[in-house]
Parts: sequence; structure tokens; C-alpha cells
Amino acid sequence: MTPKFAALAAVLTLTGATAFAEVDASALDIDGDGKVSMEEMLAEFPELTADQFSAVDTDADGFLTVEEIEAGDAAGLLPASE
Ligand SMILES: [Ca+2]
Ligand SMILES: [Ca+2]
Repeated sequence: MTPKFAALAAVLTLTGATAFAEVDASALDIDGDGKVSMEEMLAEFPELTADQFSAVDTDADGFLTVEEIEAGDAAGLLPASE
């Protein structure tokens, strides 16, 4: 690996870590019931559509868990947060 590619890899790793940390899923759970509703998601993601919510809600129970949000964020399913 050349120094140039090593630097690029370091930047990509850093960028990925930063993007992953952007969504603090536990902070989205406003009422503290352990899951995040569409209303709670809209407080952080005003641009979120019902289709996007459904795509992140992998078990289709109508609520998002921290795991679902983190997976959805990593997959680029969430819009930019405010
Ligand atoms: Ca909640
Ligand atoms: Ca769910």
C-alpha cells in the first residue's frame, strides 16, 4: 500500500465512524419507552417519509429500535438530521 492509499483509507475509516455516530438513536426516544415512533423520528428527521420509516422498520412493528435505526443509518436509509 502506498502512503497515498494509506491516507485515503484512513480518511474513509474516519468518515465512516463519524457518519455512524451522527445518529444517537437512544436520544431519539423522547418518551423513554425503548422504541422510536414516527412522531419521535420526525422531531429529528423532519424530512422522513412513511416509506423511509417502513424501510428502516425491518420487523414492521411500527416502531424503530436502536438497532433498526443504527442499521438504517449505516445503510443510508435516513435523511440528514436537523
Ligand atoms: Ca418512544
Ligand atoms: Ca421495528
